[in-house]
Amino acid sequence: TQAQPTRRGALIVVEGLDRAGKSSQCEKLRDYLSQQGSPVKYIRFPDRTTPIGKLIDSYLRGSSHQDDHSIHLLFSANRWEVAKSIEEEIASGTTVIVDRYSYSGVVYSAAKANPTLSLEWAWQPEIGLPRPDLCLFLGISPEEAAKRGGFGAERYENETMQTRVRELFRTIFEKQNGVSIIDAGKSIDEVASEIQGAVAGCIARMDATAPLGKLGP
Ligand code: ADP
Ligand code: FDM
Ligand code: MG
Repeated sequence: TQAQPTRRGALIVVEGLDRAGKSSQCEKLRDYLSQQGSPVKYIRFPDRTTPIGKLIDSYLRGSSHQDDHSIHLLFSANRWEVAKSIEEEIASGTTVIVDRYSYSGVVYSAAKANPTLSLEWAWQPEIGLPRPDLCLFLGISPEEAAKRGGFGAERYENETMQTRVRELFRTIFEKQNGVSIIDAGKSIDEVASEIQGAVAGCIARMDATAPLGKLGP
């Protein structure tokens, strides 16, 4: 008899505006899945710990300047540098939860309204990266977000950027299938249980023979 192939893990992306609760919910989801005995890993982008991540961190904190296109490609490179390890984790049966991904990548860059940096231009370097099995978009109104405290001091934490980012998230997620829109204005526990429901459905559909996909054009 042949050994059963390992059921692969799922790639789950959590997206949304600043203060929508992404990081809080990623942690809750990681704890929930691991309590259930599911192998799980939580990663975030940008990953500020790598050499490329350190350049990004310095740019976001306003300590250095970068051309809009150049910083965009560094954010993308910061995903490519771990793409292989994500694929390996998934293949070995670990579910990977990702806090921001290519969608933040294109939306924040295009929100700068640089005439040669369209959404379409911005998407190109993302093509071929691991494709999420589930993308959760945490939607929050400007009023609800404002209640969660003021902006931090980072580069994109201002009203003009946030308004454009909100619009562009709407634009890209309108035509994307496989995105679950979650009302992130509810309590932390209510949002968590909605997410758990969507994730349970996704994991139940995973089977070892359907490989992880790649982002297309
Ligand atoms: P993000 O990672 O999307 O920027 P965080 O998870 O860091 O958001 O949350 C931002 C702030 O809002 C934190 O102070 C967090 O405790 C709080 N918060 C997160 N989710 C909720 C919620 N559902 N209701 C009220 N406050 C929340
Ligand atoms: N961001 C994040 C980008 O501009 N491009 C990207 O590819 C990614 C992943 O970086 F303003 C922006 C979004 C946000 C900042 O903030 C990172 P957090 O608080 O570390 O998520
Ligand atoms: Mg966060």
